[in-house]
Amino acid sequence: MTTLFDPIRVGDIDLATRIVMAPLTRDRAGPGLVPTELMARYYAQRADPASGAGLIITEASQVCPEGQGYLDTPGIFNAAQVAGWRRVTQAVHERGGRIVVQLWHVGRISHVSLQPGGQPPVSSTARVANGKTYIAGGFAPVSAPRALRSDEVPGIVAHYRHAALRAMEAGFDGVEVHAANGYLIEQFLRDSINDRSDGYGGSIDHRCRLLREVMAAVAGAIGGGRTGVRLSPVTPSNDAGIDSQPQALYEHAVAQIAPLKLAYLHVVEGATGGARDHAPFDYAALRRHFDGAWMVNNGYTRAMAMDAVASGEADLVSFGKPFIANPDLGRRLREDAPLNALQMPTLFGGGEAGYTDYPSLEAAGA
Ligand code: 8OZ
Repeated sequence: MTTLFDPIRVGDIDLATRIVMAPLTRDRAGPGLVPTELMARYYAQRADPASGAGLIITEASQVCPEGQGYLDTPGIFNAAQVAGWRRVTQAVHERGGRIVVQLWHVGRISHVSLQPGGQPPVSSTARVANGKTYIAGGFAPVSAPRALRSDEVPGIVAHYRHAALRAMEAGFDGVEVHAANGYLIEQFLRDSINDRSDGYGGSIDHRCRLLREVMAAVAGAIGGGRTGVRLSPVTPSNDAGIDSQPQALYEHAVAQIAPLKLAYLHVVEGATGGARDHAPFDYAALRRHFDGAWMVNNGYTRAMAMDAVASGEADLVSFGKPFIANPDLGRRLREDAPLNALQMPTLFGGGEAGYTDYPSLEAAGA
């Protein structure tokens, strides 16, 4: 019987365990949105597969300046950012870990103060989201977006491709395309948001086109075996209203990208960070369209994760909040040890407090 603690080959990447650190926004990048030495330490603390993760997925990182929606989130589009990320990948690899970077474009979940030239953020639509983002000075309502013209979409796809190549330069083992949680790609997927009448809107097939083009460009640039994707079929995050036909939409989306032979598909079950039964969805039916590794997420306890892997329901399980508070979550799961509690006030922004100072069992003298 397979366990959470057994190795697995995911595309071209060999992992020591099936325990994954989920992508987690922490808003601690340095000037120029460059990853810092402190970030390298944070990831390194979680990198040893004997005590930490079999695979780390970095915090979401914008593929271009327009892709930013929150203060101090790292970029993966220029040479200085690549140099910063190289410190992270080296520190993780020195501990025997594996790490992929999550490629992100927020679309309309942004604020003019974060956009080049103070321009409106871009999206599939010109309709503003009902939501807040985090900018200099605190939380603020997101800005009204501008709908991308059809002839601008290839430029967006090119940003993902360039960022994937930058990721290889930075020493990552691969990338995960963030197509979840109400950001740009999901703003194209769902008919609750996408109100276009061009080749990127209307039918399910047209709404899946941006995802398909991004995945083909990224996999074409670095190889499908180094490319994963994250989907959240029913999440309400960031004012993403549920699609009129979520099952048909997401099954089509997955069937369309399956020929790219992607390393893995990462699915957020239910409402991201919330109720797993937020809306009905048949995840097993979604999986039937995909033959790569299947990674599940959202509120998994130790028992749920062990069951999911033992039953074959999932190949990998990602943990978010538990990995923030427990650098040695892998060891704690293995030993069924108690977990540190998460401190909410230090989630976004700041320094070492609530970031690199959570104690491991070893540090606690256990
Ligand atoms: C929390 C705060 C800011 C961004 C996501 C990248 O939901 C995020 C995010 C989460 O995917």
